[in-house]
Amino acid sequence: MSKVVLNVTGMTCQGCVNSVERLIKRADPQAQVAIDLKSGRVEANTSAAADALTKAISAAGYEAKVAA
Ligand SMILES: [Cu+2]
Repeated sequence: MSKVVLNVTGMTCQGCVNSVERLIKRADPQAQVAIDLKSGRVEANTSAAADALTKAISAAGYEAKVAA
């Protein structure tokens, strides 16, 4: 497990937050996910690769980047 921090734009409500969390858990069912809707900051403790997560989230219509 390692910590992955992403900046996700396009989340506008709790439903979006739930969707993004689901996408991460689809990539890694063991992931622990914390999402701040206002800032778009997504923190995950996961064994999934960061770029696999950004791809999955982007494919769902959000814009995801690994936080610098
Ligand atoms: Cu929404």
